[in-house]
Amino acid sequence: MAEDAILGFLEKNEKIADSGKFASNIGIDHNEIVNVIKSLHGFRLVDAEDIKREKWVLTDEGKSYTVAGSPEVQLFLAVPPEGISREELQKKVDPSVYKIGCSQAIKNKWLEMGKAQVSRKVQQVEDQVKDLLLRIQDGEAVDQGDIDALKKRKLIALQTWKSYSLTKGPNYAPKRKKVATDLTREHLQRGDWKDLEFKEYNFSAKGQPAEGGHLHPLLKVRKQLQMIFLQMGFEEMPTNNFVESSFWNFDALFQPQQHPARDSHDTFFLQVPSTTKKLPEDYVERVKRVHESGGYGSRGYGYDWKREEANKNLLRTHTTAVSSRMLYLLAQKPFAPKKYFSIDRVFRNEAVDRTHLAEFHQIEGLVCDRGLTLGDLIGVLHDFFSRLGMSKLRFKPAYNPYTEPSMEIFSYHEGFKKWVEIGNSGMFRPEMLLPMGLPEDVRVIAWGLSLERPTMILYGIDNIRDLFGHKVDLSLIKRNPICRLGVD
Ligand code: FB9
Repeated sequence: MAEDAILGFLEKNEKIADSGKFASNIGIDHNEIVNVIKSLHGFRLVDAEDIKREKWVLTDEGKSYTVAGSPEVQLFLAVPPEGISREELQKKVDPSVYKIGCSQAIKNKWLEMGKAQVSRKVQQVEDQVKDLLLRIQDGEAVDQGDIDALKKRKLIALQTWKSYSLTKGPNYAPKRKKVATDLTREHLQRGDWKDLEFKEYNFSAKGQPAEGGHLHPLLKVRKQLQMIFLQMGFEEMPTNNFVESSFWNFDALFQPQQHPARDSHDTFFLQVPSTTKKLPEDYVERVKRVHESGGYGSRGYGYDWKREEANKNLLRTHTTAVSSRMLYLLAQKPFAPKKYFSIDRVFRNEAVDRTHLAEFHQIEGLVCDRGLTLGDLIGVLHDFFSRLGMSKLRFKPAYNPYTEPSMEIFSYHEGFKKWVEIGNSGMFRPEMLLPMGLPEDVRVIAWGLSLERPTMILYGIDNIRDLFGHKVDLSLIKRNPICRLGVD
């Protein structure tokens, strides 16, 4: 129907100047024509050019005035030549007519609005507004000044739509030949394949999107960080135990039992199982002594260390708890240098806000070898973070119960044009390492950061709840691209 109309018209005419007009001339809805145009254009039977069309149309208010007249004229006519009282007048016309009519009539200096009395200032008036609206309705052009005034009074609005001018395309034919998409048995049997036209293969057509699983952005960044550590010769530590004893999470790290982080305000303690079953007793004894009275050159904390406090089970607050286990195991064998890393969940009973949840993923790296220095720590931090695309680093002295010296790490972020805190680091204290049984001259340098922060920055996610948790919108998971760490 629409197709034959278009192809038929072009058989006798050079072009269809405006598909909009063409549609109304042949009484077919323009949208239907447009769909056909797109298909004919697709097969190059016609060449279609976009034409942006626009015209002024009347709003409902504007339409009402073409019938009843503009409110200012309605009001003027409601005022008898001898004048009328305001109340009277208000009874004669509709409140909106009165309100708009007053302001316009005054502006046009048609009426004198006394306190009580209303009187005419002119004998008669023209309803230019009504005339203008009618002319616009008939599609006549009117002055821009009038257009702006009527637009301001919301009596007219601009309607835009797209239209097309059509000419014959390279494959033009008065009637579109049925194109076959596949050669079928029937074609062969009927033998009509000889004069069939086969649709060209569209090799750039997008195939059916292959549905498959999608890695969460956090796990994509985790994978990249894992690769970086492995490329640097680090070995991943086993972090498959969210539940940990206070001993490995705190005491083994020489963190005193009355340290604020060890109370339920910061830490999730377990009710069941509330206490740990087994600890290496001889090592526990040495930890007790170093907390209470020091040794190894330290004077300790000088408080009564309680075994039951160390036995309390909790959700680990840092993966450094895994580092303490692995370093203790390392000390039980003839010493060999080690580079370890961990990337897994840690839990902190903290106030939840835009960048903090009660759990996050900690990334930790440590190097354990004889005679390591702070310089080695700074060196490995430069190596590690340069692989994350962060080469401009600054270090600020900091404090951790289990490292001395300690440093916060900052990197200059080109995008934010500011220094961003990207982690913390330090050298594990001898009060932590020597009770484990590590040789005197063995030093352990370590650092940590979160997985969420780099992932939020890389994926431009502002609120951590959009990244992690039940509120995450799955399409984000599905459609997020691979954001390469270190690639600007
Ligand atoms: O991740 C952090 N910041 C960060 C990291 C990378 C990054 O990359 C961008 C692509 C460019 C951007 C930002 N931080 C550590 C710094 C801050 O976000 C900080 O406010 C929050 N920290 C968490 C702890 O919050 C209580 C981040 C988390 C953190 C802090 C310290 C450690 C681990 C995680 C540690 C440690 C440590 C120290 C010494 C020895 C062993 C481990």
